[in-house]
Amino acid sequence: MQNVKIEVIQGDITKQHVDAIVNAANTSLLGGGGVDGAIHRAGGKAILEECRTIGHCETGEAVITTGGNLPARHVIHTVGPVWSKSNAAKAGELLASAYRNSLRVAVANRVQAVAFPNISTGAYRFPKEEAAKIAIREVKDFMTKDASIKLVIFVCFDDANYKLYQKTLQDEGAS
Ligand code: AR6
Repeated sequence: MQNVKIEVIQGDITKQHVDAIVNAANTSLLGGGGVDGAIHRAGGKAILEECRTIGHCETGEAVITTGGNLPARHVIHTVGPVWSKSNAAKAGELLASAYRNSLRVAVANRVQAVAFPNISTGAYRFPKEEAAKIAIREVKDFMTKDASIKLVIFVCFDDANYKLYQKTLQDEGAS
């Protein structure tokens, strides 16, 4: 991939100076725990007000709001699947859609640098290794086809995800 870059860091996504950060939201868009809670706390009420106006987001889809008080200009809210053994295949497809649709929304809003959390790997219990493979595959595919996104940062919060992303990207030859 030319002139595009994928990075992995360990840290807090609310601190990232990028055009847009992605939120692992729920369908109500009204906030919650985990990264969603952190983004609303740091970003302030302007984000929640816009979310209320939008009203809803389907699993696998994505919507965009202001970044409020965050260093990032926008927040792209996507909804990952709740994982369970009996719906693992469908959950994999929906997780891939969440990444793809977030990137589509980014492009439509002239976002060039975007940071992703590890969607669905917290409260929604998606197995981390499989989730990392899907995330990296979808981002690479997208960046190969559409070069308008110049930088994707995977912001890992926990050690397990950080190690997994480093390893998966190394094994595949990152960018
Ligand atoms: N920066 C980056 N990553 C974070 C941060 C942070 N500040 N805080 C947590 N994470 P989760 P989900 C990581 O549970 O599984 C919410 O209540 C965390 O370590 O936030 O998609 C929503 O409202 C994990 O790897 O999201 C939904 O109801 C990752 O973010 C539900 O949880 C995702 O964990 C969504 O569940």
